[in-house]
Amino acid sequence: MTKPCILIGAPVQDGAGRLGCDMGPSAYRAAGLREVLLDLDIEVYDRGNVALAPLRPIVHPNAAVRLLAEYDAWTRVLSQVAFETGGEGFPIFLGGDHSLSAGTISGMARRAAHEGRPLFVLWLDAHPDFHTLETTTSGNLHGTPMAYVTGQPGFMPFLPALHATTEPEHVCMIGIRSVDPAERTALRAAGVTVHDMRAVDEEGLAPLLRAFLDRVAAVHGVLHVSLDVDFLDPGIAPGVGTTVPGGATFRETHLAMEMLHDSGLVRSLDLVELNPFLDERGRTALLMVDLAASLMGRRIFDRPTRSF
Ligand code: 4U7
Ligand code: MN
Ligand code: MN
Ligand code: MN
Repeated sequence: MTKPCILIGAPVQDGAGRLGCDMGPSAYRAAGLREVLLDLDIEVYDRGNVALAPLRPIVHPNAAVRLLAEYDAWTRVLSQVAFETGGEGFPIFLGGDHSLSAGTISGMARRAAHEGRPLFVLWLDAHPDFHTLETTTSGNLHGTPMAYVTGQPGFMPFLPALHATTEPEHVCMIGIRSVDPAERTALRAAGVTVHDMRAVDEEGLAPLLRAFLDRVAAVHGVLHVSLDVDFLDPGIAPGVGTTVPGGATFRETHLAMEMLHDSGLVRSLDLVELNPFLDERGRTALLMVDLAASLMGRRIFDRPTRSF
């Protein structure tokens, strides 16, 4: 029995450098996300869009930092929603820029801790989003959520205290091809697994992902997947503000989604950074919906249970 799927719109755009990600949840609905899941015989509940919590005034010494009060408020509300819906079914968070993952991952970490299981995160992105509030130079806070959820320094008292920290050793990043110097240093020190695009080219996405899934399964972990549109090559996914050439292909990404489904380990999903204002006739939204369907179990054809 598949768990019911819970769609949660997170119309967050304050973390990105340009406007438009707030239209993401509508675009996923228009692209038929609910319908493709129903076709898979999955029960679907659309909770509508989450509303921003009241802002508290926050000032940070790094003058580059933008819209920190909004980041704090989104993180508080989304963390609570993730904790709750993670106990009811399989939440899919419809972004919204990537700053929303500060909330969803911290909430899922709390949910996992509540169940006495370790949370793992698969981060599919061109960027590691591992800046702290001190190291960001763009000040765009969608570049910081992984640093926050893994407990990197300097987020307190500006963001909500973490109920549960995600172990950096439980994070696997794939597709990385734009890393700032401060992020590189911090990722190494923290012990995050980073498979950049060179690793994908040399070794192949499937073996890298399989090794990670084996690690999750070995300790009975639960897995959260965070899929940034810019993981994909801009040629197939133009609807995003931060395009980086040389991204993952249609085939690589579908295979990853199918492997994730077959693993039975995935518990929750972020679809982030879609900017419908930059899209071409909805093609990026449609592709993301298609990928979500593969992750949730859509099959081209039956597969033998034995693998070769
Ligand atoms: B995304 C960047 F400088 N590192 O900090 C920054 F390259 O959620 C990009 O992955 C952040 O799209 C990208 O602004 C955030 C930049
Ligand atoms: Mn990102
Ligand atoms: Mn990115
Ligand atoms: Mn982006």
